[in-house]
Amino acid sequence: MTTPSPPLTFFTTNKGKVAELASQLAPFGLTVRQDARGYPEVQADTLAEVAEAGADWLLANGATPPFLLEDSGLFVAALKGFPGVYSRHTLDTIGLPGLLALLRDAPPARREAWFETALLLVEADGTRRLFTGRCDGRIADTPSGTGGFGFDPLFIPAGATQTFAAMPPAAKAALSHRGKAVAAFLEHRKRTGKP
Ligand code: ITT
Repeated sequence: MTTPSPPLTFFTTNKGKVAELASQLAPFGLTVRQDARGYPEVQADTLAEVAEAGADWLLANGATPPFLLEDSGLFVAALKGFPGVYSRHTLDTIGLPGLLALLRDAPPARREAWFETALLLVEADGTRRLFTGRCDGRIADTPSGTGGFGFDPLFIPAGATQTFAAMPPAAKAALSHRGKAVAAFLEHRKRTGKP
């Protein structure tokens, strides 16, 4: 009989992220324990830098590895990549209506957008591994769907006709930035002999 793996600690304040990670890891016998204490999101140019700085802060403030954390963002072509690393602040301030208003005059071809995730694993010995994922798509004219979280009611992945929020969770995971980053994490575990 194999010993079950201990739960993976995931530092995030976002329950939607936890649900997605947990359902993608469950088929591999892995469980997730959310630690919602939060960490400062530094102002940086890339999601990876935000995640790295978050790990530095957590380690300096008593977090015990191994643990995971991630930074994600929505990048809109017509807005030169905004909100990107400012996604959380944008959602908390102008929200979905504000983002749509910024795109009011953008022609359909300029509604292209993409999500990115930088998922950082700090291993028990302190080694860091970064797993990334990207999902291309476009911004819908109006929000739709009740699933997912954050910008999901506005994002239609390439090749789909529905927003992430209108899809079942497994369909989002099969296409999403986070789904790809988590798949790379699972691949790493397999390569390094972890069950
Ligand atoms: P953390 O505690 O993990 O940092 P957060 O909600 O601040 O949680 P991020 O900074 O990584 O997470 O995310 C920036 C924003 O983008 C935030 O408002 C999220 O709700 C949103 N977001 C992240 N992933 C998303 C996804 O898969 N679909 C839609 N919105 C997403």
